[in-house]
Amino acid sequence: MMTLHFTVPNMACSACSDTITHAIKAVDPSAKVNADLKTKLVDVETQASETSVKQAVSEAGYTVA
Ligand SMILES: [Cu+2]
Repeated sequence: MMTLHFTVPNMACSACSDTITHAIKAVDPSAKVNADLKTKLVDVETQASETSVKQAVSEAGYTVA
């Protein structure tokens, strides 16, 4: 289990954070996702690889910074 931290600059509202959360949970159903709309920071506690989590977010249409 590791915690990833990254920024999603185009995460604008709760629909965005829901989409991002679902995309990550499709990769790892046991992932814990915390997305902060104000700071655009996303924290993910997961067993999945950083690459696969970031890829899921970008495939959902979001920028991973
Ligand atoms: Cu949105």
